[in-house]
Amino acid sequence: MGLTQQQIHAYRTEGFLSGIRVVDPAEAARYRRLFDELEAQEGRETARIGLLDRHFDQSFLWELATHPQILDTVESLIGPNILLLATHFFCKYGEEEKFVAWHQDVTYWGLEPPLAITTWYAIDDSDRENGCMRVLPGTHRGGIRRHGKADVPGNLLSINQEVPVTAEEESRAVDVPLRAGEMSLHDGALIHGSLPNRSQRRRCGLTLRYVPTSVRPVGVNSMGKTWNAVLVRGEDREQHFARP
Ligand SMILES: O=C(O)CCC(=O)C(=O)O
Repeated sequence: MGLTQQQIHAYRTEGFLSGIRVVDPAEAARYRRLFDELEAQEGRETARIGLLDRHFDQSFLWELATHPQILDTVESLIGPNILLLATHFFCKYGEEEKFVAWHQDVTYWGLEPPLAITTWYAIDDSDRENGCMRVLPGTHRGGIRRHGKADVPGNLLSINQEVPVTAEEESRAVDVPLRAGEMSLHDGALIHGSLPNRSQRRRCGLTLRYVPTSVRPVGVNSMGKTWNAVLVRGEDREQHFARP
């Protein structure tokens, strides 16, 4: 089911939407079990931030990345021709000082125009205590800001990037709690991040990045790589991305 006009308006104004159910609790538990198996196979060190683009070899991730509920939602915002740019897990285990510094996704993604949507699918329940995502509503409308480097150790981002925000902006941060099987979506230019996990529970989310086929790659991404974009809905008339 696609978004309502009201949800589309809220997304355009605030830069994010939350609490959208993708699968029922039984399906969510199945996806969590499948992730647990992948985590056991790869080890926590890798699972934390090193599981990138595993939709190419893990069928449950391909299933999620092409889930009709996710694609209907994304289509409501970027139209019918959709490329999956990447998938990436963000796992924070309890009692570690790992966090995600404030940043805007598209800053180092080498896209023109820099138009992307991230959907964040909750593998685990995610709340304030275990370090759910936080966003600064409306900041996607202010353009891309200059990013610096985080000076606190533990930033999970690939090149330790951080966008400075004022105390006043920070006071307007909104938590984005989710139950397992739900997702949030955010605009690639929205400032967001997350605090350390202060619980004993794992907080794992799967990010799925989507762009319309009209977007063009104009450089490498923050990992120094080109994207392995795949068409997941509609037609790719533009063919801007090399095929994986
Ligand atoms: O999972 C998190 O805490 C942050 C995720 C994130 O930064 C992203 O989706 O770009």
